[in-house]
Amino acid sequence: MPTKSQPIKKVLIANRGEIALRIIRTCHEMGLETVAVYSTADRDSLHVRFATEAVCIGPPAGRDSYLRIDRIIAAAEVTGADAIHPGYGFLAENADFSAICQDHDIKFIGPSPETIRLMGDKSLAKDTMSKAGVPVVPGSDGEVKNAAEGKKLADAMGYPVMVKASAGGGGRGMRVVHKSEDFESQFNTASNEAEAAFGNGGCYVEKFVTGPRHVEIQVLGDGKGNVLHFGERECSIQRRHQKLLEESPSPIVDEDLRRRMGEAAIKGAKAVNYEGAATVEFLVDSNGEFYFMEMNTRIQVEHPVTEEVADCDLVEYQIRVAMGEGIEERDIRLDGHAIECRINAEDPFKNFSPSPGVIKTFHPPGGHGVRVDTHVYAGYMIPPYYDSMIAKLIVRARTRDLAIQKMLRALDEFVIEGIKTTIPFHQQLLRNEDFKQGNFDTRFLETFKLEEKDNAIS
Ligand code: MV4
Repeated sequence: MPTKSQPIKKVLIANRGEIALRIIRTCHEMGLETVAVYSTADRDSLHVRFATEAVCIGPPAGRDSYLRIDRIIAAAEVTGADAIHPGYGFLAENADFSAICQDHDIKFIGPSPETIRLMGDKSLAKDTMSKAGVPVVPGSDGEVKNAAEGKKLADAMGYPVMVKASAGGGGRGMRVVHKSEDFESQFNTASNEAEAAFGNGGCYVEKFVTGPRHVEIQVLGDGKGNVLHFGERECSIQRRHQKLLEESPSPIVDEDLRRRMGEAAIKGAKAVNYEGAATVEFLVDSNGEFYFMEMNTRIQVEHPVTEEVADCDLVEYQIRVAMGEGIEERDIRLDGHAIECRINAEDPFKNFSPSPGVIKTFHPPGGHGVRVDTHVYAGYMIPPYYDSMIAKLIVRARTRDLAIQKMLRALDEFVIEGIKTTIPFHQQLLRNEDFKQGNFDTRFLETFKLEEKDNAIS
């Protein structure tokens, strides 16, 4: 029997910053009312100003406000919100939050608690994907019981190997082991750290892939067995597991690889009868082989590059499937090239150290094919409590070369005074010959040398 469709009239956004505003915009276009929640540090934020209603949920620290499930549920109940969009970060991948929303008859815009929990356990997620026929990195069959069992397997596989915490992810709780003698101590360190950080010391072992690219597939499921994919995003330009620039398509993905990765991602999402938007993260090795890494059960920071090449609104899709609307399986048409630069309040010349403070001048770029997703404005005070991203600059053009040119033009127009930003980093990156050739992997920024000048004019 088909599930009854659930009307949604008012959406509470359990988040802040640019993503809260991004979600509010789509809700209003769909004729839905919105409720913003905010900490006392975010009183003057645009998400508070632009939502239909706003509720203060506590003091600045995330754990006292944006992570307080009880206060967010109370805010939804007093305002009569019938759905909650979690954005990214904070409670977006918290299975208990999804379950508590359900218990209060509030639609969580995202997957079921069971799916969030399953994909949150990186070992179970890998196992689930492998059984569904998605390629995974060769390694242990699930978690290993102890260091001795792991070492036996690693010795048989050959080094280097990677020890990964089941509760880790996003680069947390992993260790490379180069030789047999180091295995036991590295395994124990990884396991102890995971026990302390997540209360779960379970670890699995796999072959280490040297110099991989990070390529991820955007998918959308309707929870009725239908799944679409929207092509890939190239996310190898990262520093300490923080992405700085993303693009779509990836310069190394051709039509054949895109079809195979897209089909694999769809198979994986169907195996868990996925509802909502998800990202299936793959490593691609130097031979063009791809392996499942993680499935992120949220809308991601970099979703706009997909929206630009697929000409769609992924947040609208999230809300539609949450309302019970089915999707028709089809090939999504992808066209042109999109790049996103993350503009952070950080000093790229001082090891990307945070640079909070008051924005004195703010002049965002414009023109054809230029999009700026931001919650800040001139006079805005960047609070020190949250992450340092203050804007996303997204451009779209017919080809990668033209997109790079357009991004350089847009970065040149972007004036932000009063704080340091990552703009000069992006200007130098986009002029780098290897970057321009598409010749880079996840190690690129380890050796990328920033020139000690503020504005490189080519
Ligand atoms: C790996 C790997 C090499 N071999 N697994 C880091 C984040 C998490 N999603 C997976 N990660 C990696 N897993 C094997 N078997 C290298 C990384 C990795 C990485 C992956 C994607 C983007 C940036 C990265 C930086 C360092 C290591």
